[in-house]
Amino acid sequence: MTQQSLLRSYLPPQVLINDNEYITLALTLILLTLIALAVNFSFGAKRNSKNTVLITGLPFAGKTVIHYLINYDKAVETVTSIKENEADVVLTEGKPAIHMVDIPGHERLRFKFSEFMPIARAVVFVVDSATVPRQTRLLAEYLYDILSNKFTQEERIPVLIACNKTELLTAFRKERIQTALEGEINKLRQTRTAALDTQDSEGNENVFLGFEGKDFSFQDLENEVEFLECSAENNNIEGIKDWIASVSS
Ligand SMILES: Nc1nc2c(ncn2[C@@H]2O[C@H](COP(=O)(O)OP(=O)(O)O)[C@@H](O)[C@H]2O)c(=O)[nH]1
Ligand SMILES: [Mg+2]
Repeated sequence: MTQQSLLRSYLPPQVLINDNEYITLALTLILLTLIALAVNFSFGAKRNSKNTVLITGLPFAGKTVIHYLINYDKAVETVTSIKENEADVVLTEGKPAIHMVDIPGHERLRFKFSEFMPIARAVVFVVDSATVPRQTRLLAEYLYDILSNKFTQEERIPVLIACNKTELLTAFRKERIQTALEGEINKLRQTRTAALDTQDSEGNENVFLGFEGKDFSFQDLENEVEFLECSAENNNIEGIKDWIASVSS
């Protein structure tokens, strides 16, 4: 059977088309198939490229120790990082590897997180639970940058706030940390949104987080923000691994 008669056999008998119309029809079908394949490919590629999880937070929070525990299952003596550490890890057998990036927390290098946001699947924000009262402002500022980032907003990138060093007697519970951060972000909102509709030097939009006329609450955000307690010192980071696995599947 020729291609022409094959195509005709699929058409209702009352549809009589001449050879020119047959060619147009065949070309249209081929074109539509190619478009469908291209669309599918580009969406698939985008989804697959989004396997990067960022570990962020202020210096000494425990980011690098957590990064090594997750990726190499061992504790390390860390030094203050000036470059990001990257590694691939399979958290669930049979699932694709997750690309983890430990971003340096130093103020001058912190902007680096935004370079990775276009490929970020999720963000882990590590907090030193013992020093929160002294660092609330700095924590809130960094967190504000992450939460108001264009990609966090548009793609609803989930954020885990990992309250680390919980084995210390001086550590604050995650509920206290959440309340402290919400209060500070509430204050920050006023100053940040004074420059609303403008962009900062890194091209991040200045957006208002939460609802106007209502105190800031993480619950009001469109992306998921979860708090969790952990202790890298005690190798108690299972919660972080589970969370990463759950948002990456
Ligand atoms: N007590 C305690 N110390 C920790 C814990 N996690 C990390 N540290 C220590 O905190 C310091 C900073 O850790 P590091 O991973 O380099 O922090 P980073 O600057 O955020 O990468 C190091 O001395 C770690 O040993 C923890 O759970 N408990
Ligand atoms: Mg580090």
